[in-house]
Order: sequence, then C-alpha cells, then structure tokens
Amino acid sequence: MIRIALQSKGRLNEESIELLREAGIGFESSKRKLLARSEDFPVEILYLRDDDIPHAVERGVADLGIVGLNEYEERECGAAIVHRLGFGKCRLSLAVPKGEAYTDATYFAGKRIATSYPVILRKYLAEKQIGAEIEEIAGSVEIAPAVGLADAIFDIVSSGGTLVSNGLKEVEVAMHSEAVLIATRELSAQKQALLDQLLFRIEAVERSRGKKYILMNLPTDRIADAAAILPGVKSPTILPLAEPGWSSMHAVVDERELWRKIERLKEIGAEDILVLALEKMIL
Ligand code: PRT
Ligand code: ZN
Repeated sequence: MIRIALQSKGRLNEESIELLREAGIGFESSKRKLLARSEDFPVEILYLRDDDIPHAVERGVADLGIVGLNEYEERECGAAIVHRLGFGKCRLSLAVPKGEAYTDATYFAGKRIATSYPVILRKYLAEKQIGAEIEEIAGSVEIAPAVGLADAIFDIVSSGGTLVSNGLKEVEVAMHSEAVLIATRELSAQKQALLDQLLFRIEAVERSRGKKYILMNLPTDRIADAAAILPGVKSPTILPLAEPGWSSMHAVVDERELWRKIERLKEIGAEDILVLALEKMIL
C-alpha cells in the first residue's frame, strides 16, 4: 500500500485526480473525505491543502504527493522530486505598478516587495545581490501596491490577467513552476516497487498525449515514401490488402503535424485515411 497526498481543492486537484485515473487508479473523489482508497491499485489518497503536502511527504505521513514546484521550493522540502507532471504551469514573477520606469532588477534595491513566497524571493534577491524589504502576506498580494503596503509584488503569474487588472506589469521571472510528483526519501522496497509501477503508467499516459493513431490504404509501391513521411514508434505497421498492389499502413502521429502529414500522404496516393485517438503508449 502506498499513500499519495493530493490537493483537496484548488487548481491542482482535478488534474491530479485525472492523471491517476488515466493511470488506471480510480477512487472516490468526494470533497468531504480526507482519505480515499483505490479499488484497483494498492493506493490510498490523502487530501490536503497544497501548503501541507511537502511537509507531509517529507515526514512520510504520505509516501508520495502532487504539488506545485513553487510550494515544494518555498517549504524547502526534503522529499525527492521523482517526476515533473507538466500541468499547473505558472511562473513566480516580480511585478511593479505599470507606470513605473523599469530597466533592470536593481530597481528593487531598497523597495518593499509583498509576497506569499518569502523563501524563494529571499534566495532570488540574494543571488542578484539586491537588498530589498520583504512584506510577507498570505493572500491578495496583487493589491498591496495600490493600498500602500508595498512598492512591488512577487507572486504567481499564469495568464497575467490578474496583474493587468490590478495596474501592475510583470518585470522579472524568478522561477517556472509546474506540478511535480514528490516522494519520501528511502521508501521501503515494496513502496518503491509500487512507485515504479505508477511511474511506468504515468509515462505511458504522457507519451500518448498529443498523439493520434493514423490508418490508411496506399499503393504498395508507395510504402517507402509514406514511411518517410510517417516514422512510427519503431517503424510503421504494414498489412497487405485483399486487392493486389495495395497495402494498409498504421502509424502514430504527433497531433500538431497531423494535417500537414495527411496532405503529403494524399499526394502520394493514400486513401481511406482514418485518424483515431491514442489512449496509452507502452513501449
Ligand atoms: O487551498 P490550498 O492551499 O490547497 O490552495 P491554494 O489556494 O494555496 O492554491 P491554488 O489552488 O490557487 O494553486 C495551487 C497551485 O497551482 C499553485 O501552488 C501553483 O503551483 C499552481 N498555479 C498555476 C497557480 C496558478 N497557475 C495561478 N494562476 N496558482 C495560483 N494562480 C493564481 C495567481 O496567483 C493569480 O492570482 O491565480 C491568479 C490568476 O492568475 P493569472 O496570471 O492567470 O491572472
Ligand atoms: Zn495553499
């Protein structure tokens, strides 16, 4: 049995649950329950506030956790990062009132900066050798300059819309963040084996993202041309058709290249092209 801490509600909750489901780990996601058991994998889900996840995993209260890299860094978490998950992407940035003349980070010398991420900010300022005052506030950081609490802010930015609507402009990016899977150091052999199994499944899910499965019929003598357009996982699958001189070809295609490839395939005589969703890719 392995215990995974997930954010109980908030921005990472749904995608964390979805990722585990896609990896074949279904469980009850009732908001009222603190603990849930999976019926199809020896996993227990512990729902926590994201702030508490790094510490819980570091201490082994949960064996694994899904949390933003920003939270992991801010808590100076001693757990290990085992996988970057690619969702919950955002950045931690410095922003100043939009009317300010800004050239570089020396602007912040002697300024007061409001943030909920004092540890990360302190490290950033030390690295840049800037002496600024940090005003730690728990929430609504973006209003701090307007109410005279600070000259600038250091906060999470995603689309940038919140900054704009508060009359601020982003001037420095200190770190890029995304959800990460973290683990207690020195897991037992049994738990490590479950983690390896989970990682194998997560990687199969990730590999299939943005990919499509394409099938088509084409003249057998154009197979080499089609293979050059469509390099498959190892090599494309080719099956003879009942009609002499024709074959069916199957391959995996990156979604972004799909239409361009289909056009080129049609040019070399491909017909009856089918494009299917690809659910898992296990190598
Ligand atoms: O209740 P709990 O403590 O668990 O949750 P929380 O309120 O502390 O965190 P939550 O759910 O807001 O965010 C969880 C994690 O999501 C963060 O730690 C980040 O890793 C990640 N994340 C990704 C974000 C954003 N994008 C984001 N945009 N977290 C917060 N924001 C905020 C941002 O600060 C801004 O105020 O959303 C607002 C909108 O952003 P813009 O730039 O798109 O306007
Ligand atoms: Zn939080």
